[in-house]
Amino acid sequence: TCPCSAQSEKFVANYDESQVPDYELPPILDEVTAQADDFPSAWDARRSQLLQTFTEQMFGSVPTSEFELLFEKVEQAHCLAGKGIRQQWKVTISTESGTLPVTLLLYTPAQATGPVPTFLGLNFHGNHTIAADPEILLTESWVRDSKPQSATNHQASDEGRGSSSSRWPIELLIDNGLGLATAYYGEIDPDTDDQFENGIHALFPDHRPSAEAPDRWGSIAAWSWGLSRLLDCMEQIDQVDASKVVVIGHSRLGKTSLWAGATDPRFAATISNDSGCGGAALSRRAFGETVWRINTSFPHWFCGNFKQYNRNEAALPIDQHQLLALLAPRPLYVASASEDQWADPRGEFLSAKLASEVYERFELPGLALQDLPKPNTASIGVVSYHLREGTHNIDSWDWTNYVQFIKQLQ
Ligand code: GTR
Repeated sequence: TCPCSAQSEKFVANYDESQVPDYELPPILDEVTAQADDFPSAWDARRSQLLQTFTEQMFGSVPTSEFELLFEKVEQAHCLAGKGIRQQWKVTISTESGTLPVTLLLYTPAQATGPVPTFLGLNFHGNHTIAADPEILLTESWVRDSKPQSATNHQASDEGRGSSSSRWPIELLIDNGLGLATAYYGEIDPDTDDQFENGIHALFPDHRPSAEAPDRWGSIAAWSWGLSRLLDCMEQIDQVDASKVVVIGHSRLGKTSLWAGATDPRFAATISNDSGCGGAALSRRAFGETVWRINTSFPHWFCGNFKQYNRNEAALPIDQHQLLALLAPRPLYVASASEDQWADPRGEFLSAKLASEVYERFELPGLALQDLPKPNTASIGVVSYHLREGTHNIDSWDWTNYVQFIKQLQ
């Protein structure tokens, strides 16, 4: 069922495989690239072309003007009965138009003898919701008033501490010698359709100043850009192996992790958990959430040009298998959930399978599966996929597989 009620009366999602329209996907490789003897350099050119089309037609362009970054460690302490080290860093982004502070929360294993591979993912409700730890700083940014996060008047409060902890198994990661870094996505850009007057957009008022600019950067591009700034900070932290940072996200933040991995090759690997429409799922299948539906419910996520494809997916110059291919040859994990039909598990699987073509041209193994697997089996490799039994969520079973996946970097 559709999780948002606003326009549901106007839209009936298709969940019937036999009603998926006939479609023809744009190829990942053009003829020149497909036939090239030197595949890696031919792919470089093709990749730039695809990246540009995704930027112009879907996510919007990010500013190229100057900005300054300041990294300040706000606190550090042992935690988890001495097993972990918690750090909080204030990352301040400044331009002539203002400053924006974003707080990075980081956990690393205390026992580590050197820098560790680390997951980086944004959170939905504030850093204080990822663990019931009174030392985690409360965000001062706008938060959604939603239970069980217990925000009132869009302000974070102590009651929300730990309310999302089932999504962030810090101890599992620490016990496996891994780090976890997170920040609240609303500190980068509040997730409301507010004409981009606040958050990071406000620091770059001259970049696509007109609200009508067709390639104005949407919120997903802004969150992804923010992930790159967090990585800039992590490069300065001794406990983190910045060459082994895996960008991860669930749902809208899974769409974000894919775009961050595509635009910033410093991310060593990418995980998209239940990212669905605008993420890993093929748009042309129009199964569950569609381009029209997402652009109507969340007009601020993508750029203006993307709205041209409302109820007109066949006209898209791109599709999401090409987005996944932009991550090659770096490891990629696409995950779905069996009851999350809104995100089209089959469309997510097909995308990963099709993107495997590029990995294979790099002489790496593509996705080992031939068809959508049974629930609760994971196929883990350079290109990985699983279908968890259950609903739209990220839980410890998902993470157990991500721990196995990250081991190929260790
Ligand atoms: C839904 C949206 C999805 C997904 C989800 C989420 O309302 O339709 O595309 O992003 O939100 O982020 O939880």
